[in-house]
Amino acid sequence: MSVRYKDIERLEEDPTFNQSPIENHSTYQGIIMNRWIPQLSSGLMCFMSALCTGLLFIIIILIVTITRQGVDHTEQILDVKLRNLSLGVDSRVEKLSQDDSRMMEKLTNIETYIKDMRASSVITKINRMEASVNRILSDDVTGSLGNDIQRILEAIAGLRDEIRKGNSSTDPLCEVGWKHYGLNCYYFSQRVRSWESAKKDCERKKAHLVVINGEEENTFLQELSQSETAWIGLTDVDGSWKWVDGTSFDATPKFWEPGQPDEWFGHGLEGGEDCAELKSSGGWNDGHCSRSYPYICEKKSS
Ligand code: MBG
Ligand code: CA
Repeated sequence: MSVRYKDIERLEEDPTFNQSPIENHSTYQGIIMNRWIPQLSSGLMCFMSALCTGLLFIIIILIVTITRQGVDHTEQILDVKLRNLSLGVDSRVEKLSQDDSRMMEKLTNIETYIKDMRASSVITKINRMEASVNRILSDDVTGSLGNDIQRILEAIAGLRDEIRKGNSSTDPLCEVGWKHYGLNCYYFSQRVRSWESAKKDCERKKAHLVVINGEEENTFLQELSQSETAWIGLTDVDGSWKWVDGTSFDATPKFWEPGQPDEWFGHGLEGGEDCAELKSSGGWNDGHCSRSYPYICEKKSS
């Protein structure tokens, strides 16, 4: 992804942004990105790209937080997130002050924008988030990141409609019966099935058995399961552990219960234990695939 800092410059054109104190900032007028981009070293460009990617993901987190918590808490949560974001940028500015003064000015500019956003109403914040995401999208973003950004824009539009209608109970990201976490939707089944049957049922729902990519997601799923053991999309039926969606098992963290997986034969059923289950503890166990458990399906949000 390439993120050009002229986007930040364009913030100046935003009528609400013009109310910001940066209007009179003596250094702000000097920040014309088209002039200084060619002078940047590739290291600085990399850093700025990484910073903008970071900001994008913070925007994603903000959206996710809004949709999960409802409008009642939105102001408070946004304020905390924005304060943290602001502090993060503050510390960057501090660090960069000796390295590159123009970079520092640009970061100060971003920092002012964040502070200005914190002082706005929820709808204004949402409008600004949308504008920011749109600006990033206008920068030749392609591939899956581009699709993610498109989905974020749709989610923002849905969220704004819900807030305007005064109905914050609808999740603009997922269908009824599914809960979202990040940009994915999760379904905890009402009924129990064998692992194979559960896998097929998820596929019928245009989803797959859940693939756990990190600790936070594992904790979210533990809460979603409410103390019930549930099948997840992990099997070693062909000799080595594999996620159903092809995600590299080596690349994801493991949450096996102590002593697991043990390929136990003591159950007296045919074969050992080839299918992974999420226990109420949040740990994983390998169990016999024929056992009937609830299961968790996962799909990308619409
Ligand atoms: C059970 C596991 C089972 C097997 C067994 C070994 C108490 O947990 O469910 O899979 O590992 O322990 O004793
Ligand atoms: Ca086991």
